[in-house]
Amino acid sequence: MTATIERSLVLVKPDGVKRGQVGEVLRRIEAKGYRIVALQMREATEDILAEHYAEHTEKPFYGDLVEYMMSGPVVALVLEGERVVEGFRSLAGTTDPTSAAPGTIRGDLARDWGTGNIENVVHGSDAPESAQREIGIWFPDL
Ligand code: D4T
Repeated sequence: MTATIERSLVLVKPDGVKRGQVGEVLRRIEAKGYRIVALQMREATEDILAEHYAEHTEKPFYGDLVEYMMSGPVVALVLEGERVVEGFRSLAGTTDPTSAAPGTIRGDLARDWGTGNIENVVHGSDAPESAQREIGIWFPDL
């Protein structure tokens, strides 16, 4: 059997950057054994977010989501490894930080702050095809 090396696009979202959790997120990724092949701190723009969250632009929460994602810099990463898409989703935990399992990034590092937004510290691609699309948005030169 030949191993298929996958890539995933991860974002440390503005809440994670503001709360000084970049190092902890990177530590967990490296401790798990995935390779970080690109890393950049930057401000998201409305155009980038409209591409990144294309499936959500018509949703009622989209305006608040954009405001949250532009409330400070994000750290964008590309990870590499066998089944890394699934593996990072597992490290991240479920979307809602209140019910995310302890031991996961969202379970340990995120909570509901009553802002009405889901502030859950990280994003991870949900499929290899989405990863490829998202890497093209955040790292067009890669
Ligand atoms: P991301 O894409 O940020 O890793 O989150 P998930 O993959 O876990 O969740 P998602 O695509 O369903 O949602 C994207 C983003 O929108 C926010 N959101 C979502 C929100 O503010 N209100 C909502 O009702 C939902 C469903 C949270 C994450």
